[in-house]
Amino acid sequence: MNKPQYNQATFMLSAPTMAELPADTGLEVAFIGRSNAGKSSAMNTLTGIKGLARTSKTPGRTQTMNLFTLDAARRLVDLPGYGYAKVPLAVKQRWQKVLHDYLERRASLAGLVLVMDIRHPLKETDQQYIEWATLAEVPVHILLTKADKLSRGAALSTLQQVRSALQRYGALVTSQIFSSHDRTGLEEAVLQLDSWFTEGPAGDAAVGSLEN
Ligand SMILES: Nc1nc2c(ncn2[C@@H]2O[C@H](COP(=O)(O)OP(=O)(O)O)[C@@H](O)[C@H]2O)c(=O)[nH]1
Ligand SMILES: [Mg+2]
Repeated sequence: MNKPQYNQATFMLSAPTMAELPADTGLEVAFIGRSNAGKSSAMNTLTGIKGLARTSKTPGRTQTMNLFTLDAARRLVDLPGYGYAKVPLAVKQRWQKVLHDYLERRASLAGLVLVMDIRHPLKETDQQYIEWATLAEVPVHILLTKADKLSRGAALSTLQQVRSALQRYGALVTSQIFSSHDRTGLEEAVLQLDSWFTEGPAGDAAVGSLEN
């Protein structure tokens, strides 16, 4: 199957619940991360579309799953950010449940990009989502973003620490340094998305139909 054109991404819909997601066919790659980690910026950098996922100075505002189509069968999904103190507990708990269900049940989910600020990696909730994704056999690729805030040496040292902390997951969890500001790691991240979007979940019937 051909590689997707990320610069063709267009907003499709916002889904506040699983029931409002589009049909579970084709392939999706979803982005998750703590509020303010740099998730929207990373999606904008990867697509080359400046205002795609609105980068916000007001953390915790995105409380829907936002879907973007790349082509007829492939989508990017911006999941709501977590960890923002001012969000009411009931809202946080509802989202945890929705995201858990999404990771566990979404058949078209080919991979999860977990965005973490390289200065604050692997918080408890980040680890929770890694656990849930891998239990559902969804591969996770970590972007340690804002790498421009650290020296190259410090960034690579954090990468090594993150990798050794996640060693038990084997090849299901990969990680890299990234920066939306200076585009460090952009090529590596695109290669990972290309691989998920062209290989997809093993045995996914929808992938075969794309090859015609
Ligand atoms: N220095 C630096 N700042 C970044 C980077 N990515 C995002 N930011 C800043 O971090 C803040 C939060 O970014 P945003 O993408 O809205 O985070 P989100 O809440 O995870 O979607 C904004 O002020 C961005 O300009 C990066 O790679 N480097
Ligand atoms: Mg955002």
